[in-house]
Amino acid sequence: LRPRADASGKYSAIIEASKEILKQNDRGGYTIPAKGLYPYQWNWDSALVALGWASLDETRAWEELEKLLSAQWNDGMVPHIVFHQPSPTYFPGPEIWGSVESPRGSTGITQPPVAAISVRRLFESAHDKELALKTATELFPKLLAWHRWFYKARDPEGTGLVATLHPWESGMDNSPAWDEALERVPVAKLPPYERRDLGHVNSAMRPRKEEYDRYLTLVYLFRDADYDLKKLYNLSTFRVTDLCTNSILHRANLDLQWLARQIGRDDADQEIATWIARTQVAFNSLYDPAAQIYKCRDQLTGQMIDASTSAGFLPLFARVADTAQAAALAATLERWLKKVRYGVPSCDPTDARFEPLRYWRGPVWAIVNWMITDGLRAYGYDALAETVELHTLELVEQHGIYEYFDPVTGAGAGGSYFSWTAAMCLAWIL
Ligand code: 9WN
Repeated sequence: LRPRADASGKYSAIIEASKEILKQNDRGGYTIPAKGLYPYQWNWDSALVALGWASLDETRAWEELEKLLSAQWNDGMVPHIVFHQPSPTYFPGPEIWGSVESPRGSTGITQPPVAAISVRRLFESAHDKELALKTATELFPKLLAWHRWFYKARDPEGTGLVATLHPWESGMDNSPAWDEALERVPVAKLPPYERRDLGHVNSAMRPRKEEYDRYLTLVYLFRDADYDLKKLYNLSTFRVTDLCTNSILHRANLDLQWLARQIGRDDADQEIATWIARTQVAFNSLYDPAAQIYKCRDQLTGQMIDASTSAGFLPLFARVADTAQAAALAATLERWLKKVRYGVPSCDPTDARFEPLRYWRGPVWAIVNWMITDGLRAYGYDALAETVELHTLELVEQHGIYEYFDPVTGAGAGGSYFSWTAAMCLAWIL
């Protein structure tokens, strides 16, 4: 990861605004993604936000990860949302994930495991080496247990690729990649519900009702099975191999192995090495040479999913692409960038399903750009990485620190004063 010093002062306004957003969204040891819209601690948001805190306050950065991992379940899972304090502004909250009688402190599903990647980065850049060693040593067993959970709960057949059982777990909720798999989920008779997201954001920028009905159907299905890891894999009517989760998990394993060696946990080396070796090979089954991009797979039909999304570039972040695959991905990305003003759109802009303002069906997301640029640089595509980075900073500079952006007009959309967008700016610039 390449630090970019802001010697010229060009980005000082973005830096100041980003720091302010993290402070405003700080709820004491954890950061909410955005006021009103997302009032709890989200898993991969927090791990990325820690990278922003690092430039402001190292102790606070470690705290963010400690708080997230303190919500780890006994079986090793780290939940996708932690409900530290009640809030009426988000649905579905603890009363839905648990039951009205006994609300749960978290959701019962997970999100892409960014945390180990952040721990390595904080450890490497730490000024306070003693604190870094102490905290990384404490967090290591939790990270290892979480990764173990992924293989046990989500890859019981040992294929090297883990399953995602809910679109919310992918972090790319309404990606066109999930359309067909989600359509096959039979909608249960749901208790009436009111979406709170539509009170904060225009409905044209959010998932549709058909999608929400299925998101909730899956939540109730999992809740009725008491989120039992042994049951969910076979029970879920939605089961996919997500590129985002698998790329991040693989990269997180590489970073966890690096950490094991730094903190004297060589005993864990072999186990992590086995995961790495298996996944490295398995990723080839997700590469589509005709489309020159990686694709997700529907595990219930066995079919490769016919959708090219920005997650298709994340194998670069994972370092699993070979030289020829990386060249093909760079060429695909260049083609996409010719079709829009700002990259990287979350869906192929020539695809009929591309919607420039609707959430994960077109908009540009700073966190995805950050991962893609990291991957491009690792494979020597520095100029292309620079283009994507500058597009993102330009979007933020001209339109504000939004949740996501229209790749055609640049307009900011979704939530405003958004934590992970701010954090990515700090991680890039400082
Ligand atoms: C559901 C918080 C989260 C992100 C996800 C993003 C969105 C939630 C929602 O917001 O999801 O988890 O209600 O829309 O899709 O990636 O973690 O920023």
